[in-house]
Amino acid sequence: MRGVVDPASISTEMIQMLAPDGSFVGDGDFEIDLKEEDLRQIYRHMVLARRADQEGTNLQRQGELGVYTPLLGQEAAQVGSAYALSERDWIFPSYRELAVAMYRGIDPSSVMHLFRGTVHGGDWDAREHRFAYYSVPIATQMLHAVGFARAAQIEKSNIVAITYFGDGATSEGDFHEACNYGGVWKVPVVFFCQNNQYAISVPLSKQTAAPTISAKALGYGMPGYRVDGNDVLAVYAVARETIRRAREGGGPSLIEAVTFRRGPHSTADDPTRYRTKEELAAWEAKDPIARFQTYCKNEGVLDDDFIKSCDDEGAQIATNIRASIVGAGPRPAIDLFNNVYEEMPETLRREYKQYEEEQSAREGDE
Ligand SMILES: Cc1ncc(C[n+]2csc(CCOP(=O)(O)OP(=O)(O)O)c2C)c(N)n1
Repeated sequence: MRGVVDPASISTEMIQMLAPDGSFVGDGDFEIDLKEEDLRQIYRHMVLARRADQEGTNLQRQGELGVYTPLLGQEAAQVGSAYALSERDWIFPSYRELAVAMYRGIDPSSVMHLFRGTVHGGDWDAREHRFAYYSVPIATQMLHAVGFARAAQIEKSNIVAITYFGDGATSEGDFHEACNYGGVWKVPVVFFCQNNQYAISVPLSKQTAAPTISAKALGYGMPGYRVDGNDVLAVYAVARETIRRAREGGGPSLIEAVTFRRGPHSTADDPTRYRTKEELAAWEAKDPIARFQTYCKNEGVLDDDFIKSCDDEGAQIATNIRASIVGAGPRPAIDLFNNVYEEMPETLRREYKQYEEEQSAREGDE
């Protein structure tokens, strides 16, 4: 009808390249420019992330981490999107992006220390890896990404920012503010939603009345893409397109990667209380790594030796994480003073001095 935007007319189809059985279905609107070595590296990164992630859960269950937020099932969404970035682009994650962190060369132990509480905020070098610190307050990182991208735009630096968030985050005011500002100013940012179907125990159907998350893009004057988030090739293709668009001055995009969080929300959560075995089994059958492995084997890109070398590398990473985490003590409290300001203000300097004096008096007493 004239003058009406009808939610019923919004497409709920997903962009897909690989069917769940690993056969190539392609999508005429998107091209894949990946060489065989790229395909192997994408496979490798997904396998390594899954193994490191498993170690996070194991360590929490053994009492070595306070809490952990597993990414099991979301490997394709994370690796496919990260692979499409240039090295100079910046990443603004939430608290589940271990695969993206590892892809950017961050030692997964650094992420685990955050969950052990040995370090506050994270101890990787955000500038070196162009990977900002984890954001636990939902959707706040979206604003950081938009602010950063606006600065990149003013400086004409040709840098794109991508920000990761969940389906629940799209109900936050910060989501609206970030998308609105991004759309108005056409900033070079990609809003990457991992729609993993639940915000802790809240299912998508209770989260939003929108026909899709991607449809929300319309309200901000940007394109919205709905992609099979367990299909690493489709995620890569869509991310590449939106990153290119942002870099060329075309403004932001919203990607909805449709996936499933197969583990608990965090290790403090019991998902059996709000979802069924059947639902989980249906998503296990759409496993992103198995699907891509089948495709790559059929293409003659992956052989058993390479698959084994990835598994061995994953096992070594898990051993290294364990060695770094088990029994690790707290970092010196003085770090709290050192890592806040580039130049310490006078008030803090006084507290620093006081802390040092009290500390040496305490040591004198012992
Ligand atoms: C501002 C804010 N409100 C509430 C919370 C508590 N909380 C932690 S995770 C979460 C659900 C987030 O779900 P979603 O955005 O879908 O991301 P997912 O965890 O599924 O990746 C909530 C409500 C929080 N961390 N921050």
